[in-house]
Amino acid sequence: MSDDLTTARTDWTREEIATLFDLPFNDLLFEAQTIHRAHHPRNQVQLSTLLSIKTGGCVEDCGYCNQSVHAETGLKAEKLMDVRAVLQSAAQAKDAGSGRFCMGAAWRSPKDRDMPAIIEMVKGVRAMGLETCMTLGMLTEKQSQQLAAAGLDYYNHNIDTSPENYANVITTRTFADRLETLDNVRAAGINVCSGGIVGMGELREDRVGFLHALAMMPHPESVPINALVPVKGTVLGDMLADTPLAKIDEIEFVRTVAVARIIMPLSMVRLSAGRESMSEACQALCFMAGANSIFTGDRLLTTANAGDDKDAALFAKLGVEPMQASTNAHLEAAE
Ligand code: SAM
Ligand code: DTB
Ligand code: SF4
Repeated sequence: MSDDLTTARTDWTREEIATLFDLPFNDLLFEAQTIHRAHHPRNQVQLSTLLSIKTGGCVEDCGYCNQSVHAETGLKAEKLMDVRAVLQSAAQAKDAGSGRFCMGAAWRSPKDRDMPAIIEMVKGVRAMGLETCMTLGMLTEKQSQQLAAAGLDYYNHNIDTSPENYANVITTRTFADRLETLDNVRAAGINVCSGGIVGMGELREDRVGFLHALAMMPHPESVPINALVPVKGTVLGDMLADTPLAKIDEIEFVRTVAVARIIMPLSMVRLSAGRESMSEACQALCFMAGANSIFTGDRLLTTANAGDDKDAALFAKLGVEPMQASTNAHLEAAE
């Protein structure tokens, strides 16, 4: 397996991926860390900060999400934030050492009337010297091109789970809809950020199918692996509260990160939502398994995140340092 260090294969089979998942844990970790070191600066983790620029009231029915109108979480729906307030928040993220600012909207897709404000946000954040990322739901070709022209660096659009499991989680759109937006974003020349959620009660084979779907496309520059943040009032949050055994096992979570690293060697693998309730030891194993990006700050979009103080303490314990934007191996390889 480690013969293939220099190429990013897009022909992985599900059987090969399942075999990786089955490896003895230490063999899997060793393989993942070896591949990691061949392609990425060791002991460096990229920092991104999230801001919810439009919270709640989303018409989609994603079973994990507290921003859906179908969830009964009491979250108040808000309007799109002012550009000025977004830029203030970006300036704070920059001061706190973040290299990328990710703006998220609880939309099925942006309306054309929203685009001028969105474009101002991209331009303004970029002018501060931060990398920009947006996640706004499904995009048309034209919207993707408008965002590219504004200088958007990354677009986040998760496939979330395996194609087979998709309809168990979301019924208001299809897996194919997701792929179409990813194609539009890629064709417009924007870097792709796409990953998903584990711990939704899915099977190991769904985790295999999920990573396989990502590895079959031109590999996303960023692959966020989220552990479900269970929120009361969402379908999946309530399911987990009733069946605690469905909660993802930490070792299985680390295995998922390691397999992502091995099959998408050049991508940044982001240890995303769920760190707040994860032990330091589990996070350390994720870094060992090749995760090299996190969300910083005490908030994700609407739920709690680990927080800068805790992260600084963990980085100090582990001898990990924040990565500078220019050391993203995938982008260098693509140049
Ligand atoms: N509405 C847009 C969309 O769905 O693409 C953008 C925002 S949406 C909140 C971004 C991603 O956050 C989702 O695709 C999902 O992977 C992740 N997410 C949402 N709620 C989550 C939760 N409770 N736990 C873990 N990840 C979550
Ligand atoms: C991603 O994969 N995870 C982030 C980001 N992309 C937009 C969002 C996590 C959201 C967790 C639930 C919340 O805070 O609302
Ligand atoms: Fe809407 Fe995105 Fe939440 Fe789904 S994940 S309900 S699309 S905000």
